[in-house]
Amino acid sequence: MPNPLYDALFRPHEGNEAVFLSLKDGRDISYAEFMRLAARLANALAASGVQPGDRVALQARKSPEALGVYAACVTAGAVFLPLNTAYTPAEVEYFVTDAGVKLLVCDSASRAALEPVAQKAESALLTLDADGGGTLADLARNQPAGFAAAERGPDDLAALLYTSGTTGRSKGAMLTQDNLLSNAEALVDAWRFTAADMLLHALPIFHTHGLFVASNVTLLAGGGMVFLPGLDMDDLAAHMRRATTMMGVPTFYTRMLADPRFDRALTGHMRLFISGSAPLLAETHRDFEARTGQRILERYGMTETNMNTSNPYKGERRAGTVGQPLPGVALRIVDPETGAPVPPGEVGIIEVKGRNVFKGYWNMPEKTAQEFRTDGFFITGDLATMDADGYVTIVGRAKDLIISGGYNIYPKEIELLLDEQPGVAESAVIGVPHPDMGEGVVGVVVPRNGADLSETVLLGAIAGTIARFKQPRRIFVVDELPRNTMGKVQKNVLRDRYKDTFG
Ligand code: MCA
Ligand code: AMP
Repeated sequence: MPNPLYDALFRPHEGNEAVFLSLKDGRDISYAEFMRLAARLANALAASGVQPGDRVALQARKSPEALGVYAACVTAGAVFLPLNTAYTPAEVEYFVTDAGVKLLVCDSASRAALEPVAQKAESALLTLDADGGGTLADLARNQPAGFAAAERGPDDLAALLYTSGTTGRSKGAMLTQDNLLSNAEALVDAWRFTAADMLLHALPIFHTHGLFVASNVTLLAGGGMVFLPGLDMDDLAAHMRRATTMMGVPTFYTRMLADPRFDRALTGHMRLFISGSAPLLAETHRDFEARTGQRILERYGMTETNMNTSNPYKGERRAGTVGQPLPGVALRIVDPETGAPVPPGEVGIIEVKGRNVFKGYWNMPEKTAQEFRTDGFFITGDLATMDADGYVTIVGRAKDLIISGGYNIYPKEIELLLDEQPGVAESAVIGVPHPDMGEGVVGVVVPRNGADLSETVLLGAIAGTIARFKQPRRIFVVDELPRNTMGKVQKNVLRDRYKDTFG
């Protein structure tokens, strides 16, 4: 039975004894072993009542088994819904309920906190630990190591990834088999991935970058991954020699630059360093080349669209640009108001169309319609210019979004929370330059009727309600927010006022 994603990424590896995952502790997992794990997990999902099209959510630490749940979902035809491990139970509840999840898989440590969530959402709950333990792992252990892949078509959903909305409400981006497969094919080709590659993988696997860009590209090319639990500079230095390529968010590169071990001797054998998810400063690009002799290849993507542009593998990798549209991606830069294309070199909003672009937001047909033009182009909300050679330079965002260490934070979500606190009349949340994370979150609040607001009390009040990475690192109390003549808060004025907060 056809299942295009399984047929391209997984089926060729049944019986493939080459190394797929090489772990920090020295253990190697072959493709064949990973395929048996995925089949056992697929049987365990089926035994838990998961049918093709059902959503399976995973909030678990990075491990071969966690990646195995993704593979199992593709195999069993389920829709994979990965969740940031930093999300609080309240945040998880929204995703699980909104998506109508059939099975929620979490670390044993969060089982007690998530049991009421699963109950409320009428979802089954199983556990999976980073050491391979847990109730899902136990169930899988006794299952057959083969599974006849469920029949799926190119337009069927493979994954549901939540991205926060400008209204503060998260939206589930529906990604089809073909969205994922077409992008993996384009990237393998563009970046020349082969079975000889070993990718240094220190990213989380709950976002497009570490999951689809890194893992799907590796699976399609048949190469391996040095699969590290997270970004630890000692691990990165220790395992660099075993790798040929690396993918990271800009923080990976600024941390490498801050560490003298990462020099030509350590990195000289590498074939390719790739950066994305957030702007890489041209300065970082140049400093990295000066230190290592390597020109980072920067690319640009989005959860809704997978990867859209890339600097060339051969040819000029221009610092400060995200390169040219990938083959198969139609990209135009338009006037945000009229939708008319702007002349080369002028700033407009990026719109894209292609097999890579998602099917829409889960259960939000109106929101989906608003974000597409009638001719099928998706409005990204990123502001950019394109030069005569087709190189795109991102200059800002029309959407109110902060990107901290590669994680997206929507100010509206934090503002709603601050506004609820006693004594707060109104608030504004902004991103300002941060030496490590690119942008850092700052809150600005106005007291109600002269209330005596304290930064510490406010920070304490929101701790625990939202993921730590979203919480402002500083909150300033002011008499009033700067507004334009239309009454709109001037966030640019605030960003300028607080630009030196993180030094
Ligand atoms: C961790 N912390 C953060 C972040 N990460 N704070 C703000 N922003 C962050 N990104 C906080 C923790 O809450 C904690 O706070 C403290 O930093 C240390 O936590 P730890 O986990 O040790 O941090 P770390 O290991 O140093 O993590 C930093 C990191 C990580 C390596 C940059 O955030 C990361 O791996 N980011 C990659 C995100 C990613 O994959 N994005 C791709 C999205 P405290 O100590 O105060 O409690 S996909 C995408 O964007 C599109 C499609 C694309 O184009 O790729
Ligand atoms: P996400 O919603 O997590 O998929 O984040 C997508 C957003 O990240 C894009 O809309 C851009 O604003 C930003 N982004 C991704 N890659 C880059 C890049 N190379 N340079 C600048 N911004 C980027």
